[in-house]
Amino acid sequence: MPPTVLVRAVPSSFARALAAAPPEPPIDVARARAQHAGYVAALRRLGADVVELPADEACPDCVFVEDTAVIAGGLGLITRPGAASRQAEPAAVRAALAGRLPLEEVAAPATIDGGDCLRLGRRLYVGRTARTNAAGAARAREVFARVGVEVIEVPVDGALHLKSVCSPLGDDAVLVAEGALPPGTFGGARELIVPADEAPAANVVVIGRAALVAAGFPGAARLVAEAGFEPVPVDTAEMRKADGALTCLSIVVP
Ligand code: CIR
Repeated sequence: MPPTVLVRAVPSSFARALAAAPPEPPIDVARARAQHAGYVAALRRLGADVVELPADEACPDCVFVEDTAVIAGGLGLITRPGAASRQAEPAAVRAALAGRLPLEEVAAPATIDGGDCLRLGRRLYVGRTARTNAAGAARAREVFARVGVEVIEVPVDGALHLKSVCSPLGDDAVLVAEGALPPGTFGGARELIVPADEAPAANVVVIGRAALVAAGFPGAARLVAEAGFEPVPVDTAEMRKADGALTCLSIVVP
């Protein structure tokens, strides 16, 4: 069965998306839209059933739909994002996921972003960052324990999200940017180290035996190929200006 993949369109307000450093040159919304279209086209070519939600101009970061829901063990946790400006984003995603799988919620003061959640089989690694607090991680632990998924917290330093520096490649391997996390962070999983000069490409989206990889990072593409996945380069340079990687742009509904 092809996976359903939820994405969300780029609003004009994306020019004002959150960014750790003011992008220079500034975000080009037209280019971001073209890159987003390329990402969606690549997903469709790989057989995904893509559902595209309309943009919300009141939510400059809404294209980063990953942060609004976490799915594991057949259950969806609708998040409460750690950035106040993003807390209106999950409502549309909740509506889109309703009826597809059982959903749970996160209540204040807990915050958690999907970009901090990395699933490997029955384990969900939850990064503790400025966006995901102790109560958010505890809520994930409580909810996913009900479906036999164990939550393991990971302290994250110097990155926006856990998955800003790593991502799963199947159920037993992880791509990790060199020096970003202590070796062994993911238990017995194989850690494939992406050289520091290609760190942004440690974040890939796996669809079947293929993986979307940020264009322009040949070392990461090679690692993906050596691990038995077909690397599919996609250009998302405008998203990187707002600290977004590839997984940030979608929610894969198994
Ligand atoms: C933010 O700061 O929230 C957005 N500009 C970037 C979010 C990236 N999302 C992700 O890593 N999952």
